[in-house]
Formats: sequence, structure tokens, C-alpha cells
Amino acid sequence: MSLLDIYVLGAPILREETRPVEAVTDDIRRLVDDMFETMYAAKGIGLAAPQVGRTERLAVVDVDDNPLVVINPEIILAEGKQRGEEGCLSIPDIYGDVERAMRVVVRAQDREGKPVEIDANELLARCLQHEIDHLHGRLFIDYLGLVKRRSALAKWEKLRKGDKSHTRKILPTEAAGHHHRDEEL
Ligand code: K1U
Ligand code: ZN
Repeated sequence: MSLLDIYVLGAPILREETRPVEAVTDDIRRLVDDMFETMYAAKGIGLAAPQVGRTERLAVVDVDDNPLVVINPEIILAEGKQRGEEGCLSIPDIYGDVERAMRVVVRAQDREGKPVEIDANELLARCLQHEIDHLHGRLFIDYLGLVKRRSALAKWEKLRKGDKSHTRKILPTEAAGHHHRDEEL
């Protein structure tokens, strides 16, 4: 498995539409495995393919030690509302309050290409909406009001200190913190 570089705000791929995955091949499963490794190393709860420079319509999430792969995901039901803070591995250290549906049902394919429906609430629902947005070129900052969006972008520019690179490297040592429940002694 490999740690992948994460594309950051300003990289054109983060604003592009993804293309549907036609067949879940070993190459796709390798990408999924690398994305999980990268997400855990970066201490995220989700990661979408464009964030690692890929155009396939797929994402990984893990909320409460429940790893999920969503290939070609579609929200088939959204209900209720929740407002809460979001971050993004592609815009590190920037946070903002975003209103999302409280519950979503997502139809997708899993790692084997099998159709699945995920009925999600609260943080998992928020994370799935955030990741599915990535697959359509949308970022959480797009939902902020003008003033908060401008201040988030100003903070981002300040943090970047003129750095024009489109990717950031994730250090393997950052992975040390993550482990699954079944790995506990
Ligand atoms: O897609 C991404 O950029 C990952 C992102 C997902 C996400 C976080 C918070 C709300 C919705 C979606 C992250 O994981 S950023 C890391 C982070 O802020 C976080 C980590 C654990 C719990 C909550 C937030
Ligand atoms: Zn994100």
C-alpha cells in the first residue's frame, strides 16, 4: 500500500466532475486501499478520489470504526437538517459551519462492485455528503456566507505563505494514531 499526496485548494482537479467507475477491478481496489491508508495517516474521516488526483467517482469514509467504500454513490433520500463544523483534508486548518441533511440514504457499489444502500445519520451523513460533493467538484467552503468564505480564503492564503504547490505530502508517522477496535488487546 502507498501513501498518496493530497491535492489542496487551488488544484483544478478539486473542481472537476468525476467519471463513473465502469468496473471494479483490482486497480480500483488498490486505489481504495491506498486511499484508506492516506485518510488514516492524515487523520481524516473521509477521502474522495479527486483529493488524491484521481477522476474516478469513488470515496472512502470511516466514522466510528466503520470503514465504508462508496463507488458511484448517489444520494437517494435526504431528510432533516443539521448544522455543524466541517474541515477538509484539502484545505487543512480551515473550518466552517455547514448545514447538511441530518439523514441520507446513499446507493453505491462496494469494494466488490456489489450494490449497497447506506442509511446514515449525523456525522456519517455529513461525511458522506461532504465526500459526494467532492465527486462533483464542490467544497465545503462553497456553502459559507460571503463574509465567512472570504475570511476562510484569507486565512488559507496566509497559511500558504505564497506556496503555489497543488499537493501536500502525508507523513507515515501520522498513521501511528489509527487502529481498529479489533486490533485492541
Ligand atoms: O474529505 C475530506 O476532506 C475529509 C474530511 C471529512 C469531513 C470532516 C468533517 C466533517 C465532514 C467531513 C475530514 O476528515 S477533515 C478532518 C476533520 O476535520 C475531522 C476529523 C474527525 C472528526 C471530525 C472532523
Ligand atoms: Zn474535503
